[in-house]
Amino acid sequence: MRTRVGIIGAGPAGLLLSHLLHRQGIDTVVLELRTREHVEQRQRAGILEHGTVEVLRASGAGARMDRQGIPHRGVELRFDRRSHRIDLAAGSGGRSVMVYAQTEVVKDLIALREQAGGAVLFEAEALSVGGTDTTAPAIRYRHEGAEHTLDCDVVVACDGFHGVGRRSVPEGVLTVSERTYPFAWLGILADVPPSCDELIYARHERGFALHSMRSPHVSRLYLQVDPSDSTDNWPDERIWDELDARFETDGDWKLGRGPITEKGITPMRSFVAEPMRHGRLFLAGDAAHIVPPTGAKGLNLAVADVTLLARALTQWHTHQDETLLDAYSETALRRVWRAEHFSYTMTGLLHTDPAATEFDRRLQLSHLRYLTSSDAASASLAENYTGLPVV
Ligand code: RFL
Ligand code: PHB
Repeated sequence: MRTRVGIIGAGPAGLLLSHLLHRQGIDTVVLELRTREHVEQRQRAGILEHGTVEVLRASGAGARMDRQGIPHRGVELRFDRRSHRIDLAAGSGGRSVMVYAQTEVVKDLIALREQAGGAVLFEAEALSVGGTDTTAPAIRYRHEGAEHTLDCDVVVACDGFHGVGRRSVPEGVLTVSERTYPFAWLGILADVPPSCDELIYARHERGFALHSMRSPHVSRLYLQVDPSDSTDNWPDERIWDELDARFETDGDWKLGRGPITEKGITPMRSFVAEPMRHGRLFLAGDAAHIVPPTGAKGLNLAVADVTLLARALTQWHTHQDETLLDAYSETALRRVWRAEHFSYTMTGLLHTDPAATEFDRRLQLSHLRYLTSSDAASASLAENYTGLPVV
């Protein structure tokens, strides 16, 4: 098989890239390890930045998002048993975010690719990428029990943190910067209307908690837990009691309970591999970088990467001009590092570190009070949370 752009991974990065290139008349093949059902049901992100919303809309992938997504113009920071609203719109020149689940973005993109007759092969495992420093790179993959080769002009690895793309880059080419955290998130989905209109990020001595949502009927909630913890230790009753304790306020706010339909624990990590290119192999999304989820940036970075890449590949395809392709890694990494810093800061601001001293704790509270009492500080949070312009 042969295509212009071989894409590994049908997460948001791979699917959106395939869709954007199709709109420019550029042929792609997407290889995806898992089944379509798995990719469409996997619970992940929920917050789309202003720029992500605009990219999806402009590419014709935003119709259902505009009907079913919930725009949010503020978030709440809760600490010291009190609520503090950050006005996202006021602090960012009118920008807002959209609550619209990654599962739905992925379903919309797969449907669009399907309608256009695009090649998305599910249960096709990329095994390796060869010839990356030639003009004829190729992906070796396994599909329906047999091994095949996909010959390409360019390969884009959108295959997430554990994918094969980054591992196909020769030793010594990539510089990796990384940090792990002594926390993980226990996430649940529950069939209960959200107990808030806007997201609540709560800092509590017992640990961080987050109240998010998926729809007017479904809540998404997270608890900071130890990375070695297991969902077996968290029967439903214990989860709700712990959420109650961490969200407690002096007011009369109450968390509604309902049947929990899904539970999972996610470790937290910061990771950047650079440059995001080796010859004719490009890295995009989680394949190149990971952020802890506290800043809600992972999906948005993936969208920004492939938006840049689609533009650069289009310029190359139509004008044989490689300027934007050559600039891709550096341009993308500027935004990546801003998001790394923001996500790291939000994580440190809100979590309870078992090794923290009283001094650390007092700094954390002082930072929270500053963010919620200074217009300049809350505008900075709003600017980062709603996101920088994509291109
Ligand atoms: P993905 O979504 O991981 O997709 C990679 C795809 O590649 C496939 N694959 C392979 N295919 C073929 N051959 C191989 N050898 C392959 N190896 C892997 C995989 O099956 C998969 O389908 O990466 P992509 O597209 O870069 O997208 C990144 C986002 O998924 C990720 O950054 C976000 O989900 C992170 N994230 C959040 N991001 C936000 O912007 N806002 C949020 O609110 C937010 N919340 C979250 C999150 C991630 C979470 N978890 C579970 C990690 C909350 C959580 C709990
Ligand atoms: C989510 O809704 O899953 C979500 C929201 C905000 C975050 C992380 C995850 O910071």
